[in-house]
Amino acid sequence: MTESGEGDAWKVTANLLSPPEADRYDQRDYVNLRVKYQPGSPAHEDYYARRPELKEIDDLMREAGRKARVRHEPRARALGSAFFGMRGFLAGRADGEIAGGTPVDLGSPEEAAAHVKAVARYLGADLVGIAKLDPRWVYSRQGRPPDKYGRRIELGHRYAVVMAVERDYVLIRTAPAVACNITTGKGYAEEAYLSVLLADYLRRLGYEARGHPADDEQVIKIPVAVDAGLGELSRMGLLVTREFGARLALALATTDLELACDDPVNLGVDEFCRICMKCVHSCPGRAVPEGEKTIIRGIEKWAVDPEACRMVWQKNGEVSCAVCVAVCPWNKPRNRFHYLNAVLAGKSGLFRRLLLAADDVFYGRRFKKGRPYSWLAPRE
Ligand code: B12
Ligand code: SF4
Ligand code: SF4
Repeated sequence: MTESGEGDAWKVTANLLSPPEADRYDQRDYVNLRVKYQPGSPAHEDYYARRPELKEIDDLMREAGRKARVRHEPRARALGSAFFGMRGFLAGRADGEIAGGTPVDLGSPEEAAAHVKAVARYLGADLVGIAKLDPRWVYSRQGRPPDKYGRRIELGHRYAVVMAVERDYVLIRTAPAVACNITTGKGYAEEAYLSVLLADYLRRLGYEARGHPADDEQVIKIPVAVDAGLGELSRMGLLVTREFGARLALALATTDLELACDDPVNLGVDEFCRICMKCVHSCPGRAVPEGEKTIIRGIEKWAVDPEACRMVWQKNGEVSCAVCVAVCPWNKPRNRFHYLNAVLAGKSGLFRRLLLAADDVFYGRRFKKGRPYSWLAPRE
């Protein structure tokens, strides 16, 4: 353990409580890290000494994980785990040495931004945007990897390059089956690869840069993606894009290279969420709110219940869920027809209602689980 945090002025809390405005979020509060704090470990001792009010619910979640019946889906499980292994491996490459000497000239901020975006796309990003890094989205302290638990985050970079990688349409619709975890794991491996590679490239050109792979990240990614114009925050608490809804993984590199920034966009997601509610009615944990937005750390948004969501995963043998992503009408195969519909959804309330009615007819009012690829299904 590095620092205990005792006596600190920070008062960032989990969503259960009402945090003061504008405080930075402490990564040790991630619900998916909390369930991993094992009794007897330094993290467990430290965390519940500071946050005793969360121990009961976290114990319930750990207990649910222990009692869960693990489904025998060896192929899907092995492939998903292979991707998660790659994600862990890449976490060790978040940061590194900057090349000495004069930095390579990338031209004006506009030219530099165009170049960085071209490189990001070449590396495999499906969408890329650039924003000034708002310090409010930088965590106060790290919760992972274990050797950085409690470490204070000092990230002074001024710019953020946000990339999105599409996740698989067929596999996302198998949620919450183990098969869905393959595309989740792949998305995480790809986001780690994109972020560490882009940051490494910038450092080799002589600029300060850091990748933020999931297992060693220092920034809340969705608000940065909103700032960079990739999409909008939705009722289900995720970034929704015009291209593939929320069916994506977000990758992030931060840097001091001066870059021209993109503007936030209004796609009509907020208005759509007010009439839709499909994620509310299909979430197996009832974690997505039906009511109005609330203020969380100074931001007005719909508050997803993280414990209710994670409990679903725990009961499911620690396999993640993505039913909300799959059922969302913005989640469609990537083609011109659906893109045009998404553009029109941003323009007219009447069209939003028509699209929603059509979505109910063709895809059902509630989530219908899809089948995985035949190569994943056992023969016997
Ligand atoms: C912790 C975490 C979770 C936790 C807890 C989330 C929580 N709300 O507390 C749990 C286990 C519930 C979870 C579940 C899922 N997650 Co998650 N999660 C994260 C993680 C690692 C950290 C987010 C965080 O710090 N949350 C704690 C606080 C900040 O949460 P919060 O106050 O409720 O704020 C949320 C949003 O409102 C938004 N946000 C926060 N501040 C602000 C400010 C502004 C202005 C705006 C616009 C938004 C915004 O970001 C937060 C996202 O959880 C991020 C990666 C990252 N570094 O951002 C991925 C991430 C958000 N998860 C992701 C995904 C896809 C999922 C799942 C679908 C699981 C899966 N199979 O992949 C589900 C969906 C559940 C849902 N409907 O939200 C993606 C989102 C992609 C997208 N389209 O937006 C991310 C970005 C991972 C990635 N690299 O792609 N997740
Ligand atoms: S399912 Fe509907 S309410 Fe939920 S995020 Fe998508 S558009 Fe919004
Ligand atoms: S991931 Fe599953 S449990 Fe979590 S909010 Fe989405 S639908 Fe609900």
